[in-house]
Amino acid sequence: MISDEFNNQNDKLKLIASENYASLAVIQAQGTFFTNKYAEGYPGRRFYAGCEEMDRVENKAIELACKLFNCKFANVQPCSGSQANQAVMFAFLNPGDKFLAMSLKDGGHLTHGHKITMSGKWFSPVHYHVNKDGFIDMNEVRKLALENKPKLIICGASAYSRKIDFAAFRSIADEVGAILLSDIAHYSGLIAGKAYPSPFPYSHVVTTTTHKTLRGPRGGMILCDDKEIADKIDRAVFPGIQGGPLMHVIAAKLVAFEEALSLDFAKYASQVVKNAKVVADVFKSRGIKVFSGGTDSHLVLLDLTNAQISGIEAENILNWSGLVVNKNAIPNDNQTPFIASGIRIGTSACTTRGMKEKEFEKIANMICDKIENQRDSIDNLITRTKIDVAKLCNDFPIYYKKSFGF
Ligand code: DSN
Repeated sequence: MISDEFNNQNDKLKLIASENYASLAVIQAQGTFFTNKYAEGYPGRRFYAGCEEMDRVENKAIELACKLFNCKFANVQPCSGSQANQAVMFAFLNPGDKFLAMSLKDGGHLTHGHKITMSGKWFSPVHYHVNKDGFIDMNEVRKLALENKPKLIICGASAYSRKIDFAAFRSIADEVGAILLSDIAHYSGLIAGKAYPSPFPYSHVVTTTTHKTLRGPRGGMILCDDKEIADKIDRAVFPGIQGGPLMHVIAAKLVAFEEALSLDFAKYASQVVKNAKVVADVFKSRGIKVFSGGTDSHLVLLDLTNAQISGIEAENILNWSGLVVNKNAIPNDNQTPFIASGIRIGTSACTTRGMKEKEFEKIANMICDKIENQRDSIDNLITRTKIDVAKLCNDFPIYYKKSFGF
């Protein structure tokens, strides 16, 4: 199964915006003896004996995380972005409290108050949206904040390609006395590489995953600049919502942070954004609607309502040919999330393989061909694209040739 998965990742073009290829060093660090140890607590304050190396690893990971994001405090123990968000809610909200966040259909995340999650069931979320041009409607954010006086405001998204105005969010949070949480799960690698605006110094607290654009191991992290907030977060993560930290993953986070501090990583981050802009331009030139008319990040959201194909159909047709994308809801979507009217395309993983503008232009055109020719003989179309995909995969193999970070 391991080698089959390797082939699967090598032989297809991974265009899922939340995925990437971690370096071999990151992957190897996860497969170390750190997995054998319980280290509940924090460096210098553990509940088990024998944590000397655990302390060294966690302290170093914290130090590098703070350096990378230019902040004072980091909790590197959250096992995922969802748990990082859960910890922030546990730290600052009581059951029933109001918070304000972006709606899932407009690009937000499930843990930002969707009714099927703990965040939506135990608290009282109010949701803001994007305007008709596809940009976050800051007037609506302010209006809802003033009307509802939320204790917490969340900015950050999973399918929003534009810059987030962290300063404007902070000013609204200050106006109503709310804590501002910036969930930068999608953008953190771009922020580390200075290719996207930083949530600091505007945010009270910042959550992220470590495996998306940041290209680390699967996991989460919480950052802040204030000692009182940092103490609350530490208590919320452990013992609040988690037990023994995954020390092998924290070791791998350390490796990823060190990689992300390099000049190569800054080049990588800026290439990711350049590639996404090329993708958006190709789609626009071929008449496929790009939400918000472009991108400032690693992702492009396509609205397929005029292309006579649903998100799930597009996802399937593309996947059969080795172009792995995900269906995605779009604002005012009249389809269920299982069908969806859009697809989301991300450039971070294939940029890690070393692909640049030329290759992404080719990829975007392949996607357009398939969407346009969806009624063609499926066999013909799949075979044609598979040959093109195989050539690109062969020219840019994972974990072999020199590509960014490997
Ligand atoms: N599942 C991730 C994404 O695709 O954006 C977020 O958790």
